[in-house]
Amino acid sequence: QDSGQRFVEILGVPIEAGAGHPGALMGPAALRTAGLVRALRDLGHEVRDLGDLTPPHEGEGADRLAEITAWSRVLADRSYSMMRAGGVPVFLGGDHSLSMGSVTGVARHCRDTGTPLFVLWLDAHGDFNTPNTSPSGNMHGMPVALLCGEDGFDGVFPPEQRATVDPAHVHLFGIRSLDPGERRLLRARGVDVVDMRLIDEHGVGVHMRRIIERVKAAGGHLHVSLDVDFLDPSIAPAVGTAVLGGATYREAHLIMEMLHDAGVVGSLDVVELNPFLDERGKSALLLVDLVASLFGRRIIDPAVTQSQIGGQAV
Ligand code: 5AB
Ligand code: MN
Ligand code: MN
Ligand code: MN
Repeated sequence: QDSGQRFVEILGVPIEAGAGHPGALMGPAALRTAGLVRALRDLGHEVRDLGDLTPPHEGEGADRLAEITAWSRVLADRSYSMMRAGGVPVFLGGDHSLSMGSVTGVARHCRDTGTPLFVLWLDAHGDFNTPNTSPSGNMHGMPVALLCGEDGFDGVFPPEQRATVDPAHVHLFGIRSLDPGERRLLRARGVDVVDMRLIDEHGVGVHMRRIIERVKAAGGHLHVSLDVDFLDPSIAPAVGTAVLGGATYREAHLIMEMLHDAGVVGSLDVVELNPFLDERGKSALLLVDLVASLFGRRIIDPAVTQSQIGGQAV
């Protein structure tokens, strides 16, 4: 039933300067070893693996802000050109600071084409700290704030290269750890925060439908940023910032399946995989399965199932 063949371009971004623990730079290699490219090709998509982005060398001993600034600029330009190539860019992390670059490039393209940009941020954390509110100073806890135009990031992009996202178009999903400063900012900016309590009470389906309908009604582009720590650490241990009470295996798959059927996802980050902390590749393998679900892998054609249900009184 899949007539939705896509052109998928994969780019590894081996950055770890934004995280507190080393190891995320091995993320792209682990995702390839786990079979990401093959899984997408098996679904009939045209896949081009662009390899890994080369670390922009700011000289030994450059501070982490300088290093992330250099990565962000190179990556935003690359992301923008991948968008113009017309496919679905998939960015493999690397820590979550890479989204400063990937989403900026997507936002530049959406600005050119007049397409409303929405962001679905699947994460245990809000990632809405600024250099002024961050308790750790780690930049992987700040990308959404930068993307929404918060102050404190002046050096990262020159003003004419900074492309922001409307905070009212950002949906944080799976949240269960917020710092006091970022919580205040999220409220002040009107960001939609679907925390684990809401997910427990209503289920993921209710909130995903709401978000999908909104993007569809606007004719928008949805960028999905998947942080491995969105998942419960029992099924995805390969994270430096584990928080109990995360998404289950089926919750995560249902989200991906609904996104696929809606056809709204135009770009994707898969970030924060730290293979050094994994258990026999299980987190990497799970991520590949989730990406496959997002690109159309399914248990059975839902139309068939629905017609079976339709024959009976339900
Ligand atoms: B991640 C914390 N809020 O700012 C901070 O993994 C954690 O990309 C950030 O979501 C976690 O340091 C960043 C305490
Ligand atoms: Mn996180
Ligand atoms: Mn994150
Ligand atoms: Mn993390």
